Amino acid sequence: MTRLTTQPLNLSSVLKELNFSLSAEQLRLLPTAEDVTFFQEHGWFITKKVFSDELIDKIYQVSQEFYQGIKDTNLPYEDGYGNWKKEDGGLIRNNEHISLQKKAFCQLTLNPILGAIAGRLAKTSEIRLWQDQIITKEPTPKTNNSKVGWHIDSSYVSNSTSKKLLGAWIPLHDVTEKQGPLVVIDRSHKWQGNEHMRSFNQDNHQQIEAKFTKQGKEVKKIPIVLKKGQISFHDGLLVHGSYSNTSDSSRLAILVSLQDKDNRYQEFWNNGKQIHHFLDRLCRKQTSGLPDYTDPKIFPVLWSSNSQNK
Ligand SMILES: O=C(O)CCC(=O)C(=O)O
Repeated sequence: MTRLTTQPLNLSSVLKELNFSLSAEQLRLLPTAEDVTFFQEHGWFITKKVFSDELIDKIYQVSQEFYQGIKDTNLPYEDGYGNWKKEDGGLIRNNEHISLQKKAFCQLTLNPILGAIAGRLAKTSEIRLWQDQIITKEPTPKTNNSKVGWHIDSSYVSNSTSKKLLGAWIPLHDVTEKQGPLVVIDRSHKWQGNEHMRSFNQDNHQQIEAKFTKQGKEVKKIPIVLKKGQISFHDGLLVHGSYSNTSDSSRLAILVSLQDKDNRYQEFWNNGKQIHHFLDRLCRKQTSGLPDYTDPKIFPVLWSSNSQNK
């Protein structure tokens, strides 16, 4: 496929084309009241099998095309976001904003079941896409490591007002503990003082765990082992990361980050420096000139309690 343009795809139009609706079978997979209580207390939740093998296998193929550079478009900027390229090498590949570049991902990433589950877990009446990304972790030689450092997702989204952001982690195959799955620290979304934990790329597990233990916190680590088609959701304030991939196969997962109805843009400064999110450059502006986090082209509504797909 040739490069058509350097503008992002219009996700509102893509969503219209896809014309999704939730099936009766999908509606039966929504979290129960006990599941919602579990999520609110623990900060994470694992679903039943939500996506078919056919869809996950298709998205796996799409990811391989993406890595070969077969996309519908390129973003207008090359930096300011995870944009792994072959020449970068390394054991972890992190590519953000994949749906804005390749329509075929949207069958998964804009799927209303993600919004319907997230809406219940976060107790909100609307879920919009925030952003999505694909993370591949190569088999890791014993002498090396491919951990993802302990971090919280909300620390990367300080321009958002919400405390209810969520991540949906969707592996593209069965994922075992040896393959370096997502690991969450149980109940840590309620811990104070982690709002600047922007350490996805740091080898910080020992150091952070020692700090928590010293503070008298119980560090209960839960490796998120899933079967193909299952999803795990985590609260934007939950401390998480992942271990090295000590298996002999690559580990691929898509992360879809979601925002609740009330999330809006806020100005944010850190150490006297104004912080801007990459998407602030792409989305439409409010009449005040500030970024609009409800722009349907970039942040489409995946699910709303007013829609037929309840
Ligand atoms: O896939 C991984 O190893 C880490 C994913 C992650 O940090 C996330 O889902 O927020």
